[in-house]
Amino acid sequence: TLKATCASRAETASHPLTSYLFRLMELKASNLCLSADVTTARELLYFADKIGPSIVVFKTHHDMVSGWDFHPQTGTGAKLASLARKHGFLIFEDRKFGDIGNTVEMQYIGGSARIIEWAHIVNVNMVPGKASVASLANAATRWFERYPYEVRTSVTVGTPTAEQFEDADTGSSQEGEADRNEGKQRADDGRKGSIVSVTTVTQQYEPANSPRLTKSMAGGDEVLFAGIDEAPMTRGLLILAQMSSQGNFMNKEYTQACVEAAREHKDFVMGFVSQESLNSEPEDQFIHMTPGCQLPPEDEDQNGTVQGDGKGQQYNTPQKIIGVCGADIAIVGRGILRAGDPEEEAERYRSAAWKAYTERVR
Ligand code: UP6
Repeated sequence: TLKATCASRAETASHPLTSYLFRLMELKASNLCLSADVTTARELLYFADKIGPSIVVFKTHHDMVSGWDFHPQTGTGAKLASLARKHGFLIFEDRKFGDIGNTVEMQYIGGSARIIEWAHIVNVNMVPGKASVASLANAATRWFERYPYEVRTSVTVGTPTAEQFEDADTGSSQEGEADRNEGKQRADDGRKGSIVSVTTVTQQYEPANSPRLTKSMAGGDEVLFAGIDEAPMTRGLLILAQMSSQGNFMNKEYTQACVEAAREHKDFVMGFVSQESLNSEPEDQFIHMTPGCQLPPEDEDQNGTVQGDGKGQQYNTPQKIIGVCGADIAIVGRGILRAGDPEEEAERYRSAAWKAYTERVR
């Protein structure tokens, strides 16, 4: 697939978001992802708006950002989703889920961040095993089936009386039923701290990046990126198959297991975060995003090497990552964010990475 163009990859991709992404790449002449590693929500939104025109993927680490507003429709996730529609990019939360299936599911759809609502793409560190991939896939499917949401808003804990069980309004959800049973069991056992009442309310709202949510947070008409329809309303996963950091423990056996898991879940797995292309069979149509990317300073040899960051990070040039290793998208953080003029620097990276791609497919 190294010689295949974005246009043809858009046709053959097995995941609708991957297809969409290849179309975006072709349209914007960009295979650049900004790793927006900033510490405040204000900076995050600032860079999404400023660098948006140069990129096709905006990568976040929501848990390093202070002041993140968790409101599902007017919060930081929703504002990012709005900027994604304005500039035409996908949001990738680099959460690197890495736990048992049940836990990653809960972390994906729940908590305050509710990542699934605003991030088109997430990734998983598959060290705990393939089950984490299956669980995230299931979670996404169930999440889409669950509208309108049933949100459990109030749980009262105490030592319930028998009457309180009869009174408890647990709604119709299975969770409420389970809680009630658990509470009853605890009461029967004479234990304290049981759930007295659970109130389930049905809250109807669109996820932050639903195409149907077309009004901006300010209430006016939203500015939409022209030239391509909005991103398909679905979710995708990247498997962290290889890392850029020095001495990492992701060996060949692990990487191969990641490829197998991807093949087993083609409808959910878009591809990999890796250091090279892992497509080896004709039917492998996965996308590859590669971090650990920097250009030498402008006044130095552009084919030279770039020093690491002294904290284990190792860097390769876009030419090496895209041109030689066959990745599709270069992920750049500090190379752009720490520049005097990040907007201009993003363009320098975009054109270097795109040039490496056009020369590769020529
Ligand atoms: N990242 C890596 N290497 C990996 C996987 N992910 O660097 O193997 C992520 C980091 C960071 C970004 O968590 O967000 O990519 C790289 O940032 P940088 O360009 O500033 O080094």
